[in-house]
Amino acid sequence: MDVKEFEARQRAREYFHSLSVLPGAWTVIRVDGRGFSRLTEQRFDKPFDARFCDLMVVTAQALLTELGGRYAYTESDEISVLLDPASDLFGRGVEKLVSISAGVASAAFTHAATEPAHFDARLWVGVGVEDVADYFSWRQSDATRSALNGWCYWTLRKDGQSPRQANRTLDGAGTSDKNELLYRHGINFNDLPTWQRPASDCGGKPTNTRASIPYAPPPSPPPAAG
Ligand SMILES: Nc1nc2c(ncn2[C@@H]2O[C@H](COP(=O)(O)OP(=O)(O)OP(=O)(O)O)[C@@H](O)[C@H]2O)c(=O)[nH]1
Ligand SMILES: [Mg+2]
Repeated sequence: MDVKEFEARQRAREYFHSLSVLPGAWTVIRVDGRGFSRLTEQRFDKPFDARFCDLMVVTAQALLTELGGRYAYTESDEISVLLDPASDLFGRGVEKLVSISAGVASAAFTHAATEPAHFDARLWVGVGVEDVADYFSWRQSDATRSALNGWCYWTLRKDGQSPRQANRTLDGAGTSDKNELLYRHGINFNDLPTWQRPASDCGGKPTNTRASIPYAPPPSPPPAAG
């Protein structure tokens, strides 16, 4: 058997290894805790826990440093790290970017929490700063939506409702219904600390809340081609 030919055939089967992010694209790597509903169930305050938030911030800082990112944003069990369009990290290889990011996040969180935790990772790509602003605005809206829902769910649970009852109560409820529900329980959502209700009125720009970690100046347009 020709050893070189055999080697080439095996390498060719690593189909996805040649996938890479287009040069000049803005890239966000988002990691998300695997099975964190279970992990957070017993050990952390609901719906939000300051120690859990600190663990996520430590993990985000580790990712930002390892990836040489420009900015990181964390909410719930996810972290987004923005890479510069000029970044050539791992030759922009998709497999390396996602696997190493997931590895760094898992190691950093595990080390800080002193218990094993895993993260998955995915890539987002955009062509300009407007796309980047849209991305972070999207994640922030998602954070606000799930924060409001989380507050309602755990308020109902603490009020004696079962998981099924709480879910049924919230099924189909709109934003104002949820705000009213909290209000009836003595909670004004807008008065909660910002790290427990990520702001959504920031004009599409990431805000500097406890969960946001600016690392470099806000994104500026990449240099014109040519
Ligand atoms: N108790 C507590 N739970 C939190 C906190 N922040 C996030 N979580 C929980 O983390 C979970 C994150 O949601 P998901 O990522 O959709 O759920 P998951 O179980 O991690 O599922 P996969 O990501 O699909 O593996 C939710 O159940 C949140 O309630 C916190 O500060 N305290
Ligand atoms: Mg998760």
